[in-house]
Amino acid sequence: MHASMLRLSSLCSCRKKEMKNNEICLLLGATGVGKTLLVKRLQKLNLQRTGALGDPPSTLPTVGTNLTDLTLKKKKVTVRELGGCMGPIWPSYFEDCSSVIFMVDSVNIAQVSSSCIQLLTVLSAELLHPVSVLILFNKRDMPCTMSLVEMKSLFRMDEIIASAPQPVTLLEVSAHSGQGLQEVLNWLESNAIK
Ligand SMILES: Nc1nc2c(ncn2[C@@H]2O[C@H](COP(=O)(O)OP(=O)(O)OP(=O)(O)O)[C@@H](O)[C@H]2O)c(=O)[nH]1
Ligand SMILES: [Mg+2]
Repeated sequence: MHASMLRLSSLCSCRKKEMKNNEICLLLGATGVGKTLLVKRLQKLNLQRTGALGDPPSTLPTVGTNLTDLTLKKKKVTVRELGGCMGPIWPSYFEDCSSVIFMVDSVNIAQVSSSCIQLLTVLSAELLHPVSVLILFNKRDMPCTMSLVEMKSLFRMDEIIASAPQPVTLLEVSAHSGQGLQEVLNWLESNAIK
């Protein structure tokens, strides 16, 4: 009896250590911005490290949440994508995360104002004040994509960053071509710490 209690307590402490070492990065953004494709590409890039990513896989709209484990050089990060259609309940996932990636579609001008409101909601959430945020301007491969200067001015990004309580980083990426994805992995490696 005593031995089994000891085993149970050591199992619990191992699990606690495992949870501590396994950080959660919340991946947020409106419907269709490219979150699922991003995690699939990050997983592939992280496994193969070098070489071309090949053709992008197909994706389906995420209903609910989608978990992807990334074993980085020094730690494990679980990327938790929340489908764009889950916007109203995103805040119920804010508690357990150590970093946030917020994704924007650089082609979809009609989505800018709703994305901007979602971003402000994320940055002002008290639970996320100590958490680093990476904003990704995705779909840079498309010919009709807006420039970073245009996107920043549409979002009034300089003002948003100046008033954000947490560190905010901006990156231009393409989940399709792979542009900027190594930088996303580097950011996860260095920033996903509470
Ligand atoms: N050209 C191009 N297409 C992209 C890029 N990223 C995603 N897409 C396409 O955009 C569509 C939506 O991508 P998803 O990854 O499913 O979008 P999502 O953000 O996960 O959407 P929800 O799960 O509904 O919130 C798919 O057809 C992708 O192939 C990109 O960088 N470039
Ligand atoms: Mg998705």
